[in-house]
Amino acid sequence: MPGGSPAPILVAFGAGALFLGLVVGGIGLWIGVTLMVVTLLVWMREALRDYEHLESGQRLPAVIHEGPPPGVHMPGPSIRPLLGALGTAMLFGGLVVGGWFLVLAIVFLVYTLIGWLVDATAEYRKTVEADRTGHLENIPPRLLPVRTIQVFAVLFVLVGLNQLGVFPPTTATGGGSGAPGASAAPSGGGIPAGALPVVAKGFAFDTKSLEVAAAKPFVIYLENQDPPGTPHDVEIRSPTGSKLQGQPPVDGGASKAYEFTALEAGTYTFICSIHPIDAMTGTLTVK
Ligand SMILES: [Cu+2]
Repeated sequence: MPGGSPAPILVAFGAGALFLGLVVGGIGLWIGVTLMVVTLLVWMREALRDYEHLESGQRLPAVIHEGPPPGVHMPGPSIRPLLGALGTAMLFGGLVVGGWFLVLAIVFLVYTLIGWLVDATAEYRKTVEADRTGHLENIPPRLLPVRTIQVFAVLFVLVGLNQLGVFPPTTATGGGSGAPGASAAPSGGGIPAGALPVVAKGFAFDTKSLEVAAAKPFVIYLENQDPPGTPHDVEIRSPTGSKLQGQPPVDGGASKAYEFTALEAGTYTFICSIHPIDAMTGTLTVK
């Protein structure tokens, strides 16, 4: 048994800081990442010290049993826990990027969990059987689902690249998406006269403050430069944070003119209601 170590607790704090940073964004994210890395390094240093200690110590003669000792039952090896961990990681990634990547991650995780459940059920039956026979047998070894893993790996890469906007390469003629006309170029002559341009990119607005005249309707033209599957919107909120005006979001790669009705003079907030983070929040001054 290894000695006591504070490293796992430190790493738990590091992971907590990382998640908090993901929520807060901006500099908070970097602080979280730094804490996570530092705590992991602390753990690694300790693990290395343990390892060297083991190496230098006097070695006991190894006792090798043929299989587990009598009375001890070992279940067969299983790929399911590894796939479960992979699927969970993909799910978290999918929650960040959204779109089809999220759908694919959920399908992969469900596939893994169902397979795991099937195995667990079969093992349970063997246990019940052992009550009669007095001898617990393993379920037949499962073949590694190599083909399925390969298919999922290719799909994840393709969908990921697609959502990054890398694949398929965009051609000058456009189209190809099967939605002619609807996929008009986001930039260009689409901005209505007098509209306030706002660009959303990388889960951030390109401006932190806007100014409009009081008692006059106004238009905010939102250009969403994030990949398709990452919608954003513009919502106007009162100083107390309650929603005043809002419209449906615009998907990544598209633009939309958000027409708002007249506001009284004062200071308001414009915010993406889907990602109400600091980077997607700004001040709307009406005077
Ligand atoms: Cu957003």
